[in-house]
Amino acid sequence: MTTIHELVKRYQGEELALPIWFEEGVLKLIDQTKLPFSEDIVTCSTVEHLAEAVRSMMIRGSGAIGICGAYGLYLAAYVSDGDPDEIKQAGKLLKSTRPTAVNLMKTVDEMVEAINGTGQDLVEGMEQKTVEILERQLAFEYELGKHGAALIEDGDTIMTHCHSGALGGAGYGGRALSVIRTAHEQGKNIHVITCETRPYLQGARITAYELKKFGIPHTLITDNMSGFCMNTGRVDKIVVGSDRVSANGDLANKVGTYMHALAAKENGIPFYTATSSHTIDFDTESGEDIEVEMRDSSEVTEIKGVKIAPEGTAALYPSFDITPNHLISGIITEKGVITAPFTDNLQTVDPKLNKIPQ
Ligand code: RUB
Repeated sequence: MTTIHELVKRYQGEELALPIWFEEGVLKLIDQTKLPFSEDIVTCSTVEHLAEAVRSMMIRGSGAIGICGAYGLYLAAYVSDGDPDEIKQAGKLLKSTRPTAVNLMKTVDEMVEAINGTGQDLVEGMEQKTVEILERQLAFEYELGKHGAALIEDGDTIMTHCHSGALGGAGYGGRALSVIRTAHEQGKNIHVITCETRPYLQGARITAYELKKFGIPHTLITDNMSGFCMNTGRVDKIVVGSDRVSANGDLANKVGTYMHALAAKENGIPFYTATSSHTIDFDTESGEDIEVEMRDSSEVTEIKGVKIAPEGTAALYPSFDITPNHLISGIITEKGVITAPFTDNLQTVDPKLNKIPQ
């Protein structure tokens, strides 16, 4: 049996960018709101601290907040000396932080289902489940990276949006950047266009930071330049992550994704989402049923506390948008690349079925 301590030590010795880890009774995470200018480490000694870190985007990205679901419930078990009610309560609190990313809901549910007994036995049970989830999520990244990299050709320029990378995932490359990192490690000569991603600037701050760290050539654009780049032949493929894929293949991802997908269709550019089978939500029929998180309007009217609009200006911030399945060329998962018809073919990646469509 691998302990969390052993797992974290092993991961820290590998070429990973860990978003969060357990150390000496507390959770430590990289404050992603401070990147790229400082790599501050925040300590969470309670689930309430962790929930606040998720809500305030110190840790973000659907893979990473999924991992928070596992780590958070382990922390609750550890702090409460194995009190099942405290663990369930922690699950409810974490689920309430960000509604769109289904991975968070699924890891919390998986941890809650694993509750067995009380006291030290329960703490150990929660530890084992957390180790299992962490190892699985990292394995997904290597696998989906290989499947996605097979779609990338030498010389390709790949556009991505927001940050779907290591710090938004389990540490290798998250989803979209696992595809890109694998293609780069295979020796393919690729270039990445990263969209800055207003208003939180995940693309400018975090994707550019990781691409630099991994030595992958890249160019930053503002979101409204993507159409220009596409119809002037500067983009070969688009790969983005996903916070939730509904049963029919509609995709919820960072707001702006839909407009890139529309322009990609118009320009005949393949548009992929990279994800794991756990982000496919078979309980959600279509994109219309996905709850889109609405964030505070001040996140649009201010940048880092500096006002950029007249006092009192109304602003809207839907954190995600829905890209309908007909705009998607393929859904890259750890089990293979799924293409249309998505309603049928997605069924074949149900984690319980473990099959790759032909
Ligand atoms: C992050 C975001 C990312 C997705 C998908 O949103 O929309 O593109 O999480 O990436 P936020 P991945 O910054 O609001 O959490 O599938 O790698 O998680």
